[in-house]
Parts: sequence; structure tokens; C-alpha cells
Amino acid sequence: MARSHSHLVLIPSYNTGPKVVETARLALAVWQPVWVVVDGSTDGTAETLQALAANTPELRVFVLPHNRGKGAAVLHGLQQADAAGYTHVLTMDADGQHPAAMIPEFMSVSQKNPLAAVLGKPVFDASAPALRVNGRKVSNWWANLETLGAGIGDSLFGFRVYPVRPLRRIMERSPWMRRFDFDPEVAVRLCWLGVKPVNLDSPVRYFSAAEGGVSHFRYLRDNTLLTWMHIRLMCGFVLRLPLLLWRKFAAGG
Ligand SMILES: Nc1nc2c(ncn2[C@@H]2O[C@H](COP(=O)(O)OP(=O)(O)OP(=O)(O)O)[C@@H](O)[C@H]2O)c(=O)[nH]1
Ligand SMILES: [Mg+2]
Repeated sequence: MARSHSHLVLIPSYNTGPKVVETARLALAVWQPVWVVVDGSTDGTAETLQALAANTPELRVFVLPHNRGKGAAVLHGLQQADAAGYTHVLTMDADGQHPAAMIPEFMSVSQKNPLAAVLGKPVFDASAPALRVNGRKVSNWWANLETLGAGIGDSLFGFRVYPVRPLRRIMERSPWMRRFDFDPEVAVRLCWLGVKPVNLDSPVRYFSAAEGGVSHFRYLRDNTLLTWMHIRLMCGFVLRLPLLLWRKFAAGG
């Protein structure tokens, strides 16, 4: 198990039940410290996690009184991480879909490329719903266009290592990226800022409800949010097109 003073694991959680406790334990077994931001959950997990943290100094739990969205939960953790002197955070979902065993590899790639964002690229198995596997192709296509093919392997996957300062800067300047629009919008805006993406394949596991699987993705609500997000990003893209073209040609196409 690795103990770091620069890189921490950050888990935003909203009503994920026992899965968040399991996820935190699995993460702690391979990396420390681990921080969980409980995003206004009403499922009793704040208390369970706080009890676990009382006996586990490398686990820190932040409890937000009201639900504000995944991006808002990540931003809260990010600000605390910055204040505590951490330079990078690995974000992972609390629902057990992301492989804790791969945390050391993601951290190692980040340590070798500290200026980059390490983006997980999901490798789905038969447990993944076709709608979630195919639906993301639309968002990936737009993200590729908006960055002139800067190399975002998957715009929606939340298993990533971010450099703290650039991500904070992007988020604090904007009222967006607080909910389900967080993952794709920050990937695009980090590219615009010059933070290069490094992609790393990562298996994903979807749990059935009987296995404790939880998802708060709502097809209509969240796709509407994503559509509005890409409209916003396209406006930003048009404004930045000269800069992006210049960068692309300066880098040799
Ligand atoms: N959706 C959602 N997730 C939140 C919120 N706050 C924190 N989270 C966490 O953000 C992560 C992603 O949420 P999910 O609903 O699983 O979204 P997803 O993984 O993209 O969707 P699925 O592929 O259907 O699982 C989980 O760890 C949630 O617990 C919130 O307000 N809404
Ligand atoms: Mg999920």
C-alpha cells in the first residue's frame, strides 16, 4: 500500500449505500490517503463512513449538508486538497464501478506526467447497459471536435487523475460543471488550457440492484444537460479556434 503526500484518492458519493464503504476500503488497501465527499446523502452512509474514519487516520470524510451534484462535491474536495498541499487527485465513483486495483498504476502515470490529466478509458464487459456504452459515443465525438482531436479517449468516464490547480481554476471560473456535466466539460476545458490527456484503459463493472448497484443517471434529464453543455462548449470552441489551430500546427498537426 502506497502513502502519498502529493496524490490522494477523492470519492464523491451520493446515496450509494454500502458500495461507498466498500469502495473506500478497497481504495485504502492500495493507496492512502482517501477522501470521501458525501454529497447530501440521506442513506446513512455519512455516519458509517465517519465511524470508519474515526479508526482510520488516512480516511477523511467531508459531509455536505445538501445535495449539490458530483462536480460540486469534487470541487469541495479539490479546494480542501489544495489547502492541504496536495497537487493531484484521483477521482473515482462511489458505486464500485471503477477498479480500485488500478489506482497505483493511474497514480504512477500521473507522477511521471505531472502536467497531464490521466483519463481512464472504459473497457466494458457484458454487465454494461448498451445505452450507456453506445450513448457516450455522441459525447466523445463532440469532445473530439471541441478539442480538435487533442486525444480525449472517453469524455464521460470518471476514473481520472487531475492536476489540482488547473482543475480548480477552470471550475471556479464557471457556474457549470457541478453535476453530470462535470466529467466531459472539464476534460475539454483542460485541453483548452493546455493540459494534455493521457489515456489509460480501465475495466468497468456494472452491478445489478441485487448486488448493490446504484446509478443516479437519468436519461432525459442528464442528456438534456449534456446537450446544453456541448452547445456551450461549441461557442467556446469557435472563440478559441484560432488558438487551437495554431497549437495544432505548431505541434506538427
Ligand atoms: N449522479 C450523481 N452522482 C453524484 C452526485 N453527487 C455525487 N455523485 C457521485 O458521482 C458518481 C457518479 O454518479 P453515477 O450516478 O454513478 O453516474 P455514472 O457512473 O456516470 O452513471 P452510470 O454509468 O449509470 O453508473 C458516483 O460516485 C456518485 O455517488 C449527484 O448529485 N448526482
Ligand atoms: Mg456510476
